Amino acid sequence: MGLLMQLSKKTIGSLPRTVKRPHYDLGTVTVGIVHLGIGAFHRAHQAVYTDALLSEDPSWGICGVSLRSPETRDALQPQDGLYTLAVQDGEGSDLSVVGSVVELLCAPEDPEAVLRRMADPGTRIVSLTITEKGYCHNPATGTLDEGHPDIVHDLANPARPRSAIGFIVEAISRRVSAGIAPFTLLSCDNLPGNGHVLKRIVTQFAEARDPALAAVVRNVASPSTMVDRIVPATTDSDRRAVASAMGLEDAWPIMTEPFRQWVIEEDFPLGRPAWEKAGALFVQDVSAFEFMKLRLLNGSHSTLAYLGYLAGAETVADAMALPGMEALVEGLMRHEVSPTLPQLPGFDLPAYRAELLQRFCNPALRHRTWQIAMDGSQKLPQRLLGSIRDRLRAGAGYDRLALGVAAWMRYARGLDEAGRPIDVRDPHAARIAALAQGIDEPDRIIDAFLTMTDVFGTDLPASAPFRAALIKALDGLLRNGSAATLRSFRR
Ligand code: CS2
Repeated sequence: MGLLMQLSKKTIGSLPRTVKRPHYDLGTVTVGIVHLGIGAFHRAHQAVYTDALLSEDPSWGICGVSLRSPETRDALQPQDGLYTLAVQDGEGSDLSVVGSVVELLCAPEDPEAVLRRMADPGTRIVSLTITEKGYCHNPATGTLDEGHPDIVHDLANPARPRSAIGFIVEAISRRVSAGIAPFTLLSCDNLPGNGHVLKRIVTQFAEARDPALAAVVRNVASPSTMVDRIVPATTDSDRRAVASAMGLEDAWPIMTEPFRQWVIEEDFPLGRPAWEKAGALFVQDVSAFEFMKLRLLNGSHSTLAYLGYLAGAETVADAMALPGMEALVEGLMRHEVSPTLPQLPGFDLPAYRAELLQRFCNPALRHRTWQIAMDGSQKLPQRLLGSIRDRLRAGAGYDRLALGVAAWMRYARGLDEAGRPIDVRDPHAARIAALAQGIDEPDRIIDAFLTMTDVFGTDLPASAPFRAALIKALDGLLRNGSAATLRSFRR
């Protein structure tokens, strides 16, 4: 380390022949997409689909915006936006350099530059991966949280926003004043009906600013999408491995799996890249795909992250190797979640589930259970609670789903099974820690958590069977611990 040159337009020619690289002229790419939340996921997913199409139409380059920290900009700007994608399948690593991110901005440092770029006529799509909490909404109802500090700030200072919502509405307002049609909004976050949720939230925000603006925002195109690729956070050891394979330093390579999927609703009034040529699927209604992915993949992920972390498993693959875990996850998907899913004609659901189990077991991905455990209050509603509601309505069982929810509570209380503190990351971490402080009885802990109507709604806390199922699951976890609880699922 330190002796190698850094990846950039100047040095890209020196890469070994085995490393794939852009086939288009990097100098000709211009910005057509502003992406809010330029994290690892975007760079392993939408940026890769877009990269494949730039030789056909170089007007769809990406301006990547960080809404919080300058880290990504600082890492990628000296590299002319170039970065390495390392696809890992257990056999080895397939390396390619991605060139679609052509501009990097850090919003808190220069919100005006972000607004200028969003208001530019060349920008035709504003896409987002801002994570669940970035929507500043009530996860149980999908409506804007008008008391959220960033929203309060952005309503008071519309020209210097902090939240994605504030940026979007201000940029649309500037476009309208300049006679430029609004861009298409493209939410790529793991929320059901992500396009509808985003539209509802920005409309609510615009209403609080100005009814005439709200009338425009209400009509902005905001197709929903289902996105899927497992992308663990990059570690220093990943950086070292990539540098030694490339013969060049890359400040922020992205590690991912071979699998990728993108299903998008067709609604792009100002045009779009031909993403279907890179494997995306365009449909009229994405909801069946979304339910399937959020409830099977993400629901399993959260369940195994909490139980796995509590049982001492550092990564998803380690968690899957715990006796009983695979049987639990398989049973959760097959018996409890699959019956709740809308039909997708011609779709092989058993094969999809089997592939998920395989993906979770990918030993080459060091996907930390702690990473997935983050932001549970924002994730549980769409990952586990929706399935539970459907099972309750059908009068059917949901013990495994209830165990996932109880494991979140056990985890979010902030002490592991050896009594050591857990670094719980959640926008409501402090509130959760205070909820059941000093309480040990499972029923009282459950009752304390069920006061979180922004997570559970008002229906679930009122359901006696749901409460009883949670108490039973939490009682078992507290008495026996996670590893022994899991062992009881062993086939
Ligand atoms: C994970 C997701 O961190 C998490 O909560 O469940 O990021 C998951 O890896 C992706 O949705 C896979 O597409």
